[in-house]
Amino acid sequence: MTSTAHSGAHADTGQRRPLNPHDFLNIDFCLSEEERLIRDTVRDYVRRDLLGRIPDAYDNAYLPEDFPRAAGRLGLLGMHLQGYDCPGTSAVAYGLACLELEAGDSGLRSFVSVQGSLAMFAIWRYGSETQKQTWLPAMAVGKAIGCFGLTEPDAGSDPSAMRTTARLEDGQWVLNGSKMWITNGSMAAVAVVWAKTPDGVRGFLVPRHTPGFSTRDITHKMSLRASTTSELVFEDCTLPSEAILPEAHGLSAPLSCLTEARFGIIWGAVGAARACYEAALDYASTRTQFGRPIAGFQLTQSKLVEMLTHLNTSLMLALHLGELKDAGQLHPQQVSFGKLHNVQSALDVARSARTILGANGITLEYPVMRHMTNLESVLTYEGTGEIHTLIVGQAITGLPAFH
Ligand code: TGC
Ligand code: FAD
Repeated sequence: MTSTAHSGAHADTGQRRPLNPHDFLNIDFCLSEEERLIRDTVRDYVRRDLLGRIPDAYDNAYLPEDFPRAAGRLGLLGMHLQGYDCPGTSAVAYGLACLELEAGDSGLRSFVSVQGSLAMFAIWRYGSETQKQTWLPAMAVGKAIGCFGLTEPDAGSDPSAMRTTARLEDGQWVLNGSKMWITNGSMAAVAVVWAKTPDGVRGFLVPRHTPGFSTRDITHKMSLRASTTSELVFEDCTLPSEAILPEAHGLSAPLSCLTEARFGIIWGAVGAARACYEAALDYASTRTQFGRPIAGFQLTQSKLVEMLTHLNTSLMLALHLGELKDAGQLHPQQVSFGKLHNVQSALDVARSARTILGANGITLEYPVMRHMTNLESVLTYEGTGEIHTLIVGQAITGLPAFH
């Protein structure tokens, strides 16, 4: 540390950046040039190529068809993984990409989370060399899509209650059971599937078109509409012995993948919140009632400032956890803290923004209601608010309260 570090020599030099309502705490200042470049590239792509199309995708319930390949070209798939044609960026850069994607729509970030942090991470961390060479380069460019099947109709928060089984028969694995609520399910060239074996929970790579494997899309969702969600069904689905992930033993393997994806959600939720805040600020500045912009009323300013504080504390928290992750210091329980805080905070921002937009707030012409309904899924998937509360509760008391 230099002798001037706390001497006030760098105090007010008059060189401060002007206050910016869109980056109130000047978080830009804390990012590296490379991180800013990645952030700006993803932001430009979302704004230029996707934002105009998202309302239709949401209305008609589809993920824009060109998105997987475009995300691959931008290096967003398996972004923070090293090797196998993955970009190997910092965790903070990956987080910033998630933020910008979710500022577009949670469905975009969900696709990238499932592809990179769940399916690719599982193969990268627990797969054989052959499995990695077969799948990871193709998945990194969006040519092969992956999904991650853990949840079942009767086992959501408690995946240890899963009923899907895998048994070895004449040197082949035979899978039976079903997985529910699986993002990218029917689009996937490969499903990472977790099943009970006589040796405990193990992971399997199930290529599409494997006999005995089928998918059914879940329709009439009121949330995450610009995203494919499916049921996976296994009826005597037969796989070669090498379909097993050799390094994954027990429930800790899928749970470690969840930690990766939850990290992305911590940032993504900030993106959804930012989109709602910006829509509300813009609307409040131009909408006139009682002869003046509604932004001039104290009650509206109170809402806007509360949104701003939620948004910026969430962003600082994401950045802090990202720096811990890059330093190899992040605990899963801290990730739970981040997901719990940032998703709840984003929901509060979205609900408040909706009130500022009045009746317009319920339409697809503005992004607020779309983000609000998406965030209901984000609150539930990757561990519900209650489950993350219990994870943090156990961390500080030493007492598990799940059962
Ligand atoms: P428990 O006994 O606590 O743990 C079993 C073993 O796992 C270890 N472990 C972890 N390891 C790495 N990362 C984590 N986050 C871990 N959490 C636990 C633990 O140390 C233990 O290891 P070992 O060696 O002693 O065996 O397990 P439990 O059965 O009591 O469950 C604990 C609980 C409730 C926290 C866990 O089951 C849980 O997190 N439930 C929530 C389930 C969930 O989040 N499902 C998400 C499905 S995927 C999804 O939603 C994708 S949406 C994606 C999108 O579209 O964006
Ligand atoms: P439940 O576990 O039945 O919970 C219902 C309620 O009970 C919740 O409020 C919960 O918090 C509460 N509860 C449960 N246990 C306790 C307890 N011990 N103490 C207090 N409260 C408790 N899963 C995948 O595997 N892969 C995916 O790709 C995937 N994508 C998804 C996409 C979407 C759009 C959605 C909505 C879900 C997705 N999921 C996926 C499933 C998701 O992970 C589960 O929905 C989630 O884990 C919760 O499980 P559940 O819905 O069965 O709710």
